[in-house]
Amino acid sequence: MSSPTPASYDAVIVGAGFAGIYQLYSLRKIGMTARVLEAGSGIGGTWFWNRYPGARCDVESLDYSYSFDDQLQQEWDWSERYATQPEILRYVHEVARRFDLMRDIQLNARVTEAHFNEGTGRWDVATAAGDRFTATYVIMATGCLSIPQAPKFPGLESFKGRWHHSADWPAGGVDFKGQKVGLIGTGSSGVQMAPIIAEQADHLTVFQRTANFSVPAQNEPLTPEVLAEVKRHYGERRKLALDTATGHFLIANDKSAMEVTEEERQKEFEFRWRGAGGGFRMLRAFNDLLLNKQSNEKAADFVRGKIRAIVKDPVKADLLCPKSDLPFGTKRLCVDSDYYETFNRPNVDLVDVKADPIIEVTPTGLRTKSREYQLDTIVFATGFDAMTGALTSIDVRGRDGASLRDKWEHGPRTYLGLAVAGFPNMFVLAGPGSPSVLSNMVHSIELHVDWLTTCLSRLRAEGKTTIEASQPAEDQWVAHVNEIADRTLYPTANSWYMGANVPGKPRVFMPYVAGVPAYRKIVNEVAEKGYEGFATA
Ligand code: N01
Repeated sequence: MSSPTPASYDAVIVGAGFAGIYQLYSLRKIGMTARVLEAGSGIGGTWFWNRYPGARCDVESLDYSYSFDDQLQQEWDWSERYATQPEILRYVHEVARRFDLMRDIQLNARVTEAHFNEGTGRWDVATAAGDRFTATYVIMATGCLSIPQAPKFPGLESFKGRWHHSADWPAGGVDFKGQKVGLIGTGSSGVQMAPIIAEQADHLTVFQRTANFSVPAQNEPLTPEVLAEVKRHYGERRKLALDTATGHFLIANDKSAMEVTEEERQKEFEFRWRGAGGGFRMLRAFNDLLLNKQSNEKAADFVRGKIRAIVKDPVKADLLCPKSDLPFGTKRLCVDSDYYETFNRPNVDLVDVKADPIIEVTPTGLRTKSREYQLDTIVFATGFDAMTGALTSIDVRGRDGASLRDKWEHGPRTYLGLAVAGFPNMFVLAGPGSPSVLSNMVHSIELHVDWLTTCLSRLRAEGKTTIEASQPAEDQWVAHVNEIADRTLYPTANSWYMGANVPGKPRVFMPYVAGVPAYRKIVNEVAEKGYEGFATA
């Protein structure tokens, strides 16, 4: 139903994922009114939509959780080292219940427009349903992986079976029993799904375009003893996490991979693969894996060796080994449970669609250049228009009606990853230009929300209502983000970090790679200097 007059708030928050929820909680604490507008029919953001089989977080549950309320972290018990999607969603619901947040969250409210009104100095926000809002501040908590890449294969409409995208999965699940299933995409989503689908389906064909590196999660239940021990020292664990580059509790080795003997190197990699808990720990095995090509190649060789040892069919193993043009970890590392082992099953095939590209979907399956595959269900795990997609899909207009889409035509431009020159009182949480997806998102969200809440509170105390990033400050920040990224191996990969997975998207490294402590120091100094680089009024 359309509201005749726009509802008025101090802030409109777009998105009810981890960021939007904590922002709402924080604004309430300082006595501001806020409305959260959420496109989905439930809260949880990425954890609401990505409910494909096997979906779980690749950051450990004890770290991928809010730290702002000690009672919450003491009372919530995670059941596994890496939480599943349903468990994370239960947690988000518990947070909303505990802090009575739902009354300020509007579901099924997809924001289509956010326009800065020069006359009123406020933001006018509209949803697809025609509801209108006005607010002093608009806070984009829109997430980095919220716009799925729609499958664009000719003939899809003719397909007589079922098809699903990993990020828009049917709420009731999908039964693969007795089915011939085709899975397109071998990023984190595909890698998590393949083992589960293979167990259920008659047959699974994995269509792989680029082999990526995957490391074992070494997932396991969290025992009451482990939970009690962590909870006894939770504050310390959080503090330690704050001081790591990625904002989560990973033991980092401060040696170069090239300064140790071959034996020590293998021992360290082996420890990370198996003993130390698996997952992203592998990226911290040495301090230069993402800086030095030689060091990186050592890690890449180690993982390729593991793939060859696990996968019995040498042709499949060879195909699954990432090639030398993809440095280890420069595309997001996949964290799996039995991914490579899945290819030893007699009901699983692997097709190289780089060598034999997919031409079309047919009524009964899928045709590559050389042959046809009969399929009952096609699963697209083809990824997202990451980091910028959610923002550019909204008609955002700042001063003089300037559009954010136009401004970001050649890549995202922000000051500190938080604000955009020409778009006063608009903020972006944990998006491009900040550590974001290279860090524990929940930690980076808390950092941004706390910074922003303090900022808005201070402005109000000074009787001010406007804050806007200056153009020179934004230009300097964009140059700095690029300069730091160029010191690493990241920009060499065709990753979604670079926008390279979306045809026509500008090739720009989007997150800020210097690490969470360096970033936190910068944003805190900016605040201490009276919001240097911003104009306030
Ligand atoms: O998406 P992706 P994702 N024909 O972009 C392939 C987070 N996440 O949903 O590499 C054939 O990584 C594409 O091939 P290529 C995490 O940050 C986290 O898997 O472009 N193939 C690639 O293999 C992750 O990085 C978790 O050549 C096509 C795949 O599809 C991010 O989300 C779990 C194709 C896309 O991989 C995105 O992961 C899940 C085409 N036309 C996701 N188009 C955890 O926390 C694309 N591909 C564990």
